[in-house]
Amino acid sequence: EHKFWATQPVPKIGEGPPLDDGYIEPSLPVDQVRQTPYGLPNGYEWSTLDIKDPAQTKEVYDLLSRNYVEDDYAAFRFDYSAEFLAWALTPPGYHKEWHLGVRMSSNKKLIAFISGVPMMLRVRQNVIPVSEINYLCVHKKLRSKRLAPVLIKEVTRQCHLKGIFQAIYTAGVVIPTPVSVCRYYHRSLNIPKLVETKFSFVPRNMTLARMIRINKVEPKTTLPGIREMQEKDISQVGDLFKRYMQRFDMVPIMNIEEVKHNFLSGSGTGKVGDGGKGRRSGQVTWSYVVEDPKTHKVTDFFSFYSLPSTIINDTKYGTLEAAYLYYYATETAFEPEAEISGQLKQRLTSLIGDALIVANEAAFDVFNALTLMDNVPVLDDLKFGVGDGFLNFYLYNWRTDKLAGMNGENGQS
Ligand code: YNC
Ligand code: MG
Repeated sequence: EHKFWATQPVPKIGEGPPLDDGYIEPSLPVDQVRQTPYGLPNGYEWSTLDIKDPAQTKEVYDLLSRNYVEDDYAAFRFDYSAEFLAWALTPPGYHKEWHLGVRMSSNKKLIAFISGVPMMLRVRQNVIPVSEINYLCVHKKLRSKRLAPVLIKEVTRQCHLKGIFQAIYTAGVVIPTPVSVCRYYHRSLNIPKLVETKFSFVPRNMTLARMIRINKVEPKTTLPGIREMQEKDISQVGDLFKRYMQRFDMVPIMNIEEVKHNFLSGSGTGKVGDGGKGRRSGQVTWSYVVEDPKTHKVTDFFSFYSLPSTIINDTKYGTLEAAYLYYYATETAFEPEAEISGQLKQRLTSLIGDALIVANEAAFDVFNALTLMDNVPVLDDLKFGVGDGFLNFYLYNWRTDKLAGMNGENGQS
């Protein structure tokens, strides 16, 4: 089993913890990297996608919206928007060669895709330049033909050609070998729709009316000084983010350009309302800061992103509007004793609680979070329910002992 993964520089399942952290295979000088693309079956050809061209991004969108990740019951399928893909695939320093497609030679139809974007990653004490691999997708009609290994090998070669020999990726499936596993949690916002679409069920001993009442969120945010993040906040947010992330064992290191890209560039165009209730058109991310009313210092921030799912067999609704918790940070973490006295948990509960209020105002149906960072202690208080999905985290060509994840210890981001 795992005919392909057995050939790759990843730990075997069940292998003991490594003695120390480091690569599995040494890096090669770029001139020793294989210079020719891997072979595809007859009738198919490689194609680099230019994500700055809306027509090509739309081709990726069309492929993914029909063929990307579904839940175990084929009831929901991720529906990443074209704006989301453009945001996710063009961070500072991105390489167009890492946006790799496969087309049918006859009609040039896009039938498979895989992508990488560059980032700096800290794993425990090591800071490594990696490629973050995502959006691996093969058209439903071409499954189980061993196309995925070819896509993975070719994107790996493209990374090697840029001098990158490590990667990070996540998947619902278990392959050799997760470095961490997290669980999805869900906070219901639009109960009638969630129940009607069978995303949620009314438990026994519960009525729909009572469920709606219990899950009601406040109409207005609670933290004094909370407002949308702006350009002028970038350096303070970057600094707070950097310090807060020191709590965890696997985190991205973001420079100022990356902070701007990740937290501001997805905030959409025009004014709130243009993209529907509480949203700008093309809005992908929501980022908020808390500015201390007295000192005008940014003391906290949070962000979340929009990732709808197609409701596969539903004619009435079509789409489930889901928000996903992204990064956050708070100065409270640096106050001595705050953690022990419970102040940190209290502050995070208010902060993420305000994120729920903003998401509800923007007409999201559900707010999702994973069991990572400091999430676990606040999820219960904020009425998140445990989901049935897991997300496995993987490192390519890097050995390190398992990271804490779903058990809620300080693990990774
Ligand atoms: C997966 N998700 O185990 P073995 S996540 C990695 N990630 O190999 P075939 C996967 N490997 O076990 P199919 C994988 N899913 O024999 C399957 N595999 O060693 C492995 N689904 O290939 C699998 N997107 O082509 C097996 O399978 C081999 O036709 C079988 O294609 C798979 O983006 C897939 O879930 C996933 O579109 C493309 O099912 C297809 O089934 C599909 O016969 C729906 O493949 C969408 C979906 C995956 C989302 C994601 C992260 C991908 C990470 C890839 C690994 C990156 C490594 C690092 C590279 C850079 C290195 C540097 C530097
Ligand atoms: Mg295949």
